[in-house]
Amino acid sequence: MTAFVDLAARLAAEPADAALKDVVLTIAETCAQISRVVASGALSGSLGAAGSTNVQDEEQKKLDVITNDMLSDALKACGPVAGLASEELEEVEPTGRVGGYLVTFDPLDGSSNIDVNVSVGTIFSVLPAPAGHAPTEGDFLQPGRNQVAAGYAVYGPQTMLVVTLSGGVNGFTLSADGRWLLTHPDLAIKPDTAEFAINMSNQRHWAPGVRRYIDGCLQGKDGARGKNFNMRWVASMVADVHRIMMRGGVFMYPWDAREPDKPGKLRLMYEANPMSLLVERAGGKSIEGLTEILDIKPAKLHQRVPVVLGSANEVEVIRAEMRAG
Ligand code: AHM
Ligand code: MG
Repeated sequence: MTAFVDLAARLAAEPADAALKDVVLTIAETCAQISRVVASGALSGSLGAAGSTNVQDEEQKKLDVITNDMLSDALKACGPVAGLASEELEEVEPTGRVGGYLVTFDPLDGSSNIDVNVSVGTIFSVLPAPAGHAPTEGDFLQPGRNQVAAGYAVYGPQTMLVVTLSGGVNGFTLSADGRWLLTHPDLAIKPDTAEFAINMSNQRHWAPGVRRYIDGCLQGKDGARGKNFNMRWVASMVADVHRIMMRGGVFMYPWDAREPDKPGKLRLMYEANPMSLLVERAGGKSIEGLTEILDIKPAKLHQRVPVVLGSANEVEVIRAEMRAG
């Protein structure tokens, strides 16, 4: 059998500092534990609604709360972490330490899929913490380009961790004995694709550029694009992005007119930014419309943002349509 390198050994080969590796290993270990809780489903009584809502007024599932607590506890116990922020927590939580790193996370992305046994995941982003004082919300509001590490775990047919620190993007598969083994080194997103992911039920609310782009895909060989397209929509960003990591494609959750004041559905700090870093490092592109998501200066912790990411050449086709208005 092939001998696979494990996550700790792979991280040892990275030039990043030891404290950062400690943070990533802590998150990875917690994701392995989350995978077991998610897999136990109804057996552990963890399916269904928690009976509460989060800061964004979304109904929380029991597993949103359980996994948020698991990650929060692990990060508070991890020496180099000065503060954390989560989709499920209204405010940032300083750990009482100064310096080191800040972590933002979506503990269980794809909540609508939990109870129906479709892939869900955990997304995380690591930023440098300020030296000299305990972090406040303002210290978290750094552009995505400042991220020193980012990744996601996807709890699917295989549990996988996809992570980037100082260089490329590597994919690890969770073994039966609970180890993250390097099965997908140096992931690269194909620049061209004929597969898109978007929630088509929002079509009537889209901006004209998005409509024109999707219309072009739907016309297939008979339209100006001259090729047939395929469509997928898992409704778990983690699963949709993972598919793009594996075989290319574009993922879109654009602005739409349902709630015109909200710039999109997905959150910048713990969904769009970490995914954008992974996608760019793997050779893809990630934009909010005309500009790169990683260049956005966040205005608030739970800020939403339109997202278009994936195969580089196809993202440019979409950017051109959006530019045309
Ligand atoms: P969540 O963090 O509450 O699970 O919401 C984010 C999810 C993404 O994973 C996914 O891409 C999107 O919401 C699906 O939205 P929709 O249900 O509108 O298709
Ligand atoms: Mg989410």
